[in-house]
Amino acid sequence: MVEIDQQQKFQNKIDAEIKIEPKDWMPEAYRKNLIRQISQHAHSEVIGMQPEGNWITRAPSLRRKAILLAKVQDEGGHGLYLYSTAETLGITREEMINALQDGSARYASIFNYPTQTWADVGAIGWLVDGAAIVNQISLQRTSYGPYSRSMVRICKEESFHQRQGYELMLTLSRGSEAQKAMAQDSLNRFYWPSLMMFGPHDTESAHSASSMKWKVKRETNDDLRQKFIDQTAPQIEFLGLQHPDKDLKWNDEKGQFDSGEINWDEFWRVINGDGHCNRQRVQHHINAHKEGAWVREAMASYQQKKKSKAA
Ligand code: BYC
Repeated sequence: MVEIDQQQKFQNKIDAEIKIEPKDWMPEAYRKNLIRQISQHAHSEVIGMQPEGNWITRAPSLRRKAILLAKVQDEGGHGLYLYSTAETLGITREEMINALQDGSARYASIFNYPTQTWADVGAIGWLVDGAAIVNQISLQRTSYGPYSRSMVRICKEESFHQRQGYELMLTLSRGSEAQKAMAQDSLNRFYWPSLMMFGPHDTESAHSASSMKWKVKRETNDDLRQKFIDQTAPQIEFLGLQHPDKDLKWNDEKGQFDSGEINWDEFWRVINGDGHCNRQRVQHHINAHKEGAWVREAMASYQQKKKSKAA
């Protein structure tokens, strides 16, 4: 009976748009769902440093290198805010890292695609950060206070990332024939995986019903994906590039684009560990984590020393 009362009070708060804070009562399923989503979001930010990091030493100018370095560092920072956010729900950093490394936690499928050319740095900034912003703007209104606040800061930085990516693509598409071809090839390879970032269709989405009820998610996977499709089509046109979706067509009645179908077999294969780079990405994380062990040990012993001095 007490539990039912608490459930009702909790839902009333959600319905009244009052944020849930770490020390508030919350249903166990809400807590677990948040830990799942936020920790996977954090892993995506950190694993997402690898594909672009691959190009830092090969950036074509000092300006491009400075921008790329700053962007990749920002992504690491986003991971840290998000790990801290998840920790407020009672999971440790170590548990989250173990789940990433043993494959029981996911991260965004897009980061299992390789970065083959310099144009991929532009396509990732423009499309991947662009898709992330569409999703994260909506998550600024999520019901869990710490997650909502971390999204506000992250969105500001993602917006710079998106612009630098589009500016890079614009430079290439206004350049030589070879540069334009490189931009087109990159768009062709990253467009569909970017649409997959929004997750399966609403009808196939295991978590959407409860996440929408609890206002963890404020818009559905398909609605957010549609926003991204609609905003990207004119951007592709402005670049003077060919749209990768040959079935894309403006629908006057709906006031939005109709589009071709995503390759869902590919989506499920990649999120279940069999994409081009899954093994490489996780192994790289394991190696970097091992190499950083001495830093964690030094920090832990410094904190221990501070504590015993204070006692
Ligand atoms: N990739 O029930 P559903 C960035 C999984 S990084 C992999 O709809 P949900 C950046 C899903 O986890 C920003 N897995 O799930 C960084 C679930 O499996 P589990 C990344 C996916 O959670 C560096 C199952 O499929 N953004 O910007 O309600 C450089 C069923 O799905 C994917 C975020 O993480 C996927 N694409 O909705 C550049 C946003 N899609 O957990 C840029 C935060 C689905 O039951 N996350 N799955 O094993 C979300 O908004 C939601 O978690 C999603 C999925 C919309 C992604």
